Amino acid sequence: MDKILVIGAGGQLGTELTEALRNRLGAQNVVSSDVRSTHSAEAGPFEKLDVMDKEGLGRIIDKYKITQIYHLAAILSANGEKNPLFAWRLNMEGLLNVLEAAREKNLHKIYWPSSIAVFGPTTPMENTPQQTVMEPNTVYGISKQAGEQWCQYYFEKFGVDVRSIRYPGLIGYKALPGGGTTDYAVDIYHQALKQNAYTCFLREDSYLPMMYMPDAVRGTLELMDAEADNLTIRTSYNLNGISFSPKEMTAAIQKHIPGFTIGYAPDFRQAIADSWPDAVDDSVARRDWNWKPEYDLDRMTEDMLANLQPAYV
Ligand code: AKB
Repeated sequence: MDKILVIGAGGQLGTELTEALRNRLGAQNVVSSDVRSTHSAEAGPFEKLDVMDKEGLGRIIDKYKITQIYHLAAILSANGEKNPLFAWRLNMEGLLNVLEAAREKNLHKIYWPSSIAVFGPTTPMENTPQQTVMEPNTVYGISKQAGEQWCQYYFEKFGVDVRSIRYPGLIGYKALPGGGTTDYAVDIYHQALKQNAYTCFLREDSYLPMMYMPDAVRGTLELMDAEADNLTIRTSYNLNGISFSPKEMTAAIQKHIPGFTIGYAPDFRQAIADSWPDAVDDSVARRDWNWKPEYDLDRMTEDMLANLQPAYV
C-alpha cells in the first residue's frame, strides 16, 4: 500500500486532491502538509512543512514511510510578479528538494504540477502544441518551464518516476485560488451570488484555457495510475478543458442569475493573460493515458452555483 505525502495541501488544488486521495486510500495513508495549519489536518495526519526545509521533508518521509509525493506548493503567476526572487527560490528549491528526496529515498512516484504559464507571447496561441516555442515572461512561468526540464532530467538520469500536467486555470468551489491570473473565474461566481455584480481584472474578450476541478482531480489521478511505459512525456502534459472569455462566462451565469452585471478594470494581470494560449492541444495526453474532459462552461456553471449558493443565503 502506498503512503502519500501532499505538500501544499491547504491550497486550491491541494484541498481537493488530498480529499480525493484519502477517499481512495484511507485517511491514514495520506499525510497532508502545508506551511500553514490547514483544515485537512482534522481529516487525517498533518505535518507543518516549509518545502524549502530539506531536512524537515526528509524527517516526514521517514516518519510515515512515504512512497509517493504530490508536491503542489508554489507561488502563482500574479503573486510571483510582486516578489520575483522569492517566487523563483520557493518554486525551484521546493521542487529540487522533492526530486532529491525521491532519488535518495527511492520513492515510487512524484506528482508535480506545471502550468500553461510555461508558454509566452511567442507561443502559437490557438491549439498550442505539446512541443512548441516557450518563452514565458513571468517568474512563475520561467520556474515552471525550468521545473519541467528538471523533472525530465531526474527521470532520465536517475529513473525518478515523476509525472506532471500543465494545468490551465482551475475552477472549484471547495477552496479559493491564491494569487493567479485565472482567479477571476472563481471569484466571479462568489460575487454573482453575493452582490449580483463583479468587476473583472481582465478584458471581456480575454480567452484563457480553464478546467473544472472534478476534471482536474480525475485527470491527475488517471495520469498517476497510468502504466509508466505508456507515458511519452516526462516534462509535462498539455491538458485542455474549457476555453472561454469573461464575457462568455458572464452570459453563462446570467442564465441562472439574470440580473448579474459585470464591469471591466484590466490591471497588470491582463499582460500575463495576453501572453498565454487561448486553448491547448492535448492529443498526446488523450493518446497516452486516455484523457478526456467532461465539463463544459454551462455544466460547470450550474454545478458551481448550486454548490456555492448555500453559503450566500
Ligand atoms: C495562475 O493563474 O497563475 C494559475 C495557472 C494558470 O497556473 N492558475
